[in-house]
Amino acid sequence: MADDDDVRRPVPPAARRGPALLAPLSSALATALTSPRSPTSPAFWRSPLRGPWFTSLLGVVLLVGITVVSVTGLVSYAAYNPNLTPVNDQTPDKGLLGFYLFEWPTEPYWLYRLTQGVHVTLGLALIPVLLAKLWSVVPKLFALPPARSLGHALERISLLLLVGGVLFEFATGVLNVQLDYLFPGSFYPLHFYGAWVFLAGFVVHLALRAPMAFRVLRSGELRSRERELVSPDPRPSTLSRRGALGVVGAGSLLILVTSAGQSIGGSLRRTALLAPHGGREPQQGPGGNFQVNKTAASVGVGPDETGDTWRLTVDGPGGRVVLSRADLLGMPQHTSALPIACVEGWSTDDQHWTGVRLRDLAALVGYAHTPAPDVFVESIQRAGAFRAAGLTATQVRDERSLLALRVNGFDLTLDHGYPARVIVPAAPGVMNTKWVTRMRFEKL
Ligand SMILES: Nc1nc2c(c(=O)[nH]1)N[C@H]1C(S)=C(S)[C@@H](COP(=O)(O)O)O[C@H]1N2
Ligand SMILES: [Mo]
Repeated sequence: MADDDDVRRPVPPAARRGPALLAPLSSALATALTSPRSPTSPAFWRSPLRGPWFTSLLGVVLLVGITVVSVTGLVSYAAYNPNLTPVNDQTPDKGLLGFYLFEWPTEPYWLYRLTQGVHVTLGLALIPVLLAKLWSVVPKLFALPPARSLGHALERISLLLLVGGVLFEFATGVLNVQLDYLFPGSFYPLHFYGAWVFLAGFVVHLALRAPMAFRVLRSGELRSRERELVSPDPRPSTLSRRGALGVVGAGSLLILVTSAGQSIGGSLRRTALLAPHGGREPQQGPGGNFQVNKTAASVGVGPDETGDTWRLTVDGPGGRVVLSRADLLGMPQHTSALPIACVEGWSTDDQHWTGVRLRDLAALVGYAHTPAPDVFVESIQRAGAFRAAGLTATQVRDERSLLALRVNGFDLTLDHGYPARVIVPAAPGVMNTKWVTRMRFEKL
């Protein structure tokens, strides 16, 4: 291995620069901190795998991977129509952090299925790489003195944001994906603010470290400070650095193939063993054999409110219209092939939804001759996080956006939103309100 010459240095680096800081401390404490039994001593860390090459390679993989996860994540936030405050997003003062928000398009119709599939699947697959990277630099966490200079102190503070931020984002992301909204409602602001804390640390870290990482990978050349990751007293190696990278890569690959199927769909869906909504499609009979997010029973929606007495109330500047399901079926019916793509990363293949265009409903309440505005959609559901959602005018005006009554040629099942549910192209699943009871067309 290229570092072999370096690792036989007799004097641990901390011992060399220790006295400046340790002088005022009692000599007993000084001895304790530099003893090889203390993690503050470089000699405590004995894995022969640690070194700048190993760390740099993992770092470059994360540079590319986390950049993609971050961009798709910020885009995912924009997809929630957060500018329709406070309907969709109660995040107070997104202010400056919302600088990049844009109106989410309805084209291509699989847009959110792609961006969120990449965000979740790649995020999960990077976990082994992230853990290996953190493991590779853990001796630095304990290194003394805590700050060698002002610059070094600032770098360590940025690492706090970076490491704290990345652990927080991965933890909240995984909990949300695996446990079905552990933080109902509050997940969005937590994950969003956490992302910006992390990104601040990420940018500083890249500015300080990326040039070195690329140099180490290109030429293997090390400057003195970069040797601090190399153990001064390594144990005999049982696994080469390449072998260790292979283990990390195999872990990532395993996560990838056991989760990607939940968003790629088709016959790959059965390989999504890791995904809670992945492999098993509910078999609800005709029209209902695709993923359900929340069942009707789980949110307290029953046959009483969804039976013959159900009515849809539509409000707009032209007045109020109240419609039964038969009235809606009497209006012009249209069919759109659209998927449901959930924030959790799973998505369905295209389903064939049939119902009334949202813009035709707007026309009933004052928008027959002027273009439709935004709409506020409310569900029968009283409990849980998703009782209402705001859609933008762009979404309302798209001819594929429906208040669906049927799917794949059959009446909606109760779990998929019977008597009527919204379906909009390219939007996150949560915009597709089920068991709709009221729609208000107005500028939100
Ligand atoms: N009323 C209501 N509508 C809802 C939800 C809900 O919990 N309640 N879940 C939303 C979410 S998060 C998704 S992903 C889709 C899932 O639709 P499906 O259960 O028909 O697959 O419905 C959306 N509409
Ligand atoms: Mo969802």
